[in-house]
Amino acid sequence: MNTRLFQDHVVRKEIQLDPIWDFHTLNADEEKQEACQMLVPSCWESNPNLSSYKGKALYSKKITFGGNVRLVCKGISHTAHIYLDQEEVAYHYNAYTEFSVNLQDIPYGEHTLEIKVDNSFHEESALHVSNDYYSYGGITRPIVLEALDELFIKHVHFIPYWKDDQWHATISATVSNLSKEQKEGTLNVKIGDEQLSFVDQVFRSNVDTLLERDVVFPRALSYTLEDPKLYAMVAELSYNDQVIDDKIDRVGFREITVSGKDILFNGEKVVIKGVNRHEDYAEFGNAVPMEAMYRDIELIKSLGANCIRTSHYPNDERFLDLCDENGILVWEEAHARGLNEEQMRHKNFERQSLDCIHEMIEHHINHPSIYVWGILNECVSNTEFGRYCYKKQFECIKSLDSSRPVSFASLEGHIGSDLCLDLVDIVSFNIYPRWYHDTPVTEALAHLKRFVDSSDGAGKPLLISEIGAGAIYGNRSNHQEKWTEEYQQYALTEQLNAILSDADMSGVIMWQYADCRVDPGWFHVRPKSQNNKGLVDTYRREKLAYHTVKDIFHAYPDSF
Ligand code: ADA
Repeated sequence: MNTRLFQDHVVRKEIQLDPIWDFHTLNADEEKQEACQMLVPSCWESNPNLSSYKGKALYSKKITFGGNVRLVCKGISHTAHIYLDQEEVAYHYNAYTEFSVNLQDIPYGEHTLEIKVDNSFHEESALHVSNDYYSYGGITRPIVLEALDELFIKHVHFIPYWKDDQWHATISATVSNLSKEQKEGTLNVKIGDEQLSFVDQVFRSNVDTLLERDVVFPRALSYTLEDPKLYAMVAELSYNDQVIDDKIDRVGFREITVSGKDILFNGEKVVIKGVNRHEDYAEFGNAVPMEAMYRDIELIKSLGANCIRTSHYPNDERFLDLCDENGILVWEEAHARGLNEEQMRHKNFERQSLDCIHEMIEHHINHPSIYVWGILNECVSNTEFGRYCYKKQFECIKSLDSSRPVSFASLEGHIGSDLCLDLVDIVSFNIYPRWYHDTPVTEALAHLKRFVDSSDGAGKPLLISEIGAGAIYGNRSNHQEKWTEEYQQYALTEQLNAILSDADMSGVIMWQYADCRVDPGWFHVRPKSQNNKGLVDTYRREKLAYHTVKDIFHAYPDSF
């Protein structure tokens, strides 16, 4: 199964898993209910009988294999227990991050793989809570079973930087040794014309070995937004002069920095004209098929947008691959939306948040399109405890990748009281003038700037990470009434022009690209149980505002 838009292994072999699994919902005592079959990946809400099912379910499959294998799960929504022949071998929480489990010395023969999935808001769940988006259920992203040698490449991370008028990169590879003995091997990493070799390395038994070096790339071409040049990074691991494992990724040479109030891409000021996007598509839920992802990219490009914010969680890696190919900047966000202090004091909040950050960065660090790591959308950045959480999470990010700016989208209600603006490289606020209140947009911006200038965020780039207005597709009227397509058009015109014509602002990421399903708990503020602030509806039918935003985005330059 393709988990990327390119072949990521040639040497490492995959054990085919056909995509139809046996499926049962489970009752409160975890007894199997009626059987059916389920497509993987997909969310179970795509099945007409389960379109509102919240709870537990069991996926099972018989597979013939043996030896050492690695089960890679790109996303299970949202709590997973994995069993091999009835024995639990892994547990994972969070719908939006990848995890894997190594199964060692399995006798050759037929085995039963079972995955218990839960999408309920159970008491262990701190991040998946009733929210302004839907927590779907199921194996919603690709899943693969790989045959492994005892020595294998876990990761190869690539951080480019510009120094002395040429491109350099720090390359760090992690090699795992599953055997009971120490082994020696050689790792070669090839990018373009350059090859890096870690010859005759010692890999101790049952540990991960980190190999790291800086390399100069005198002939490398830059990755730019106009010409997003990607290079294959091919890592090969040899043992006894035989290549036994490989890992292929794609990288780009580019640097993102901030200087004063500007965001710089390869040293040039860039103005952000972006959209927020939920992974959600009518009938397919959060298991968005490739064709639909591709269409989203086409619609977003034609809008003239140069940025997507993955509100409010890490995205399917195939979507990030598409952004890399198209030179679309990505603000990738760890999972959390609108949590209050009590929710942030949940016993699992810290661990689940840090796990999410670790998994997001570990797997997505090489994507050249990612220009910001974001966290904790509209959580309590205005209390001492909230500040402790933000600080801890930013420290974690910086310890894993200090090459990208960090930010978080603060709440409009925290203008005047936010305590975390010293912790970010880019100050970002979500504001809703002309929607939740009727302040003229220039006044709302002036109010925001007065506060930021008097805070620890003074002198940093200032971004509007959300602004928008709701409209129900097809609801047209001659009156300027909320929920009509005409009102959305009117509000976005004032909102976007005010921001993009203001030299103090680094840009805007409008809310939102497409309508999305919300949790039933939100019915009283969300007609059709959807967040209707999309420029297109859940089927990607364009509202009037799609064309308005297109005209506005095309009228303002991307860079200076
Ligand atoms: C917030 C939040 C979004 C969405 C939006 C809205 O800013 O970050 O997830 O809920 O408001 O539509 O009100």
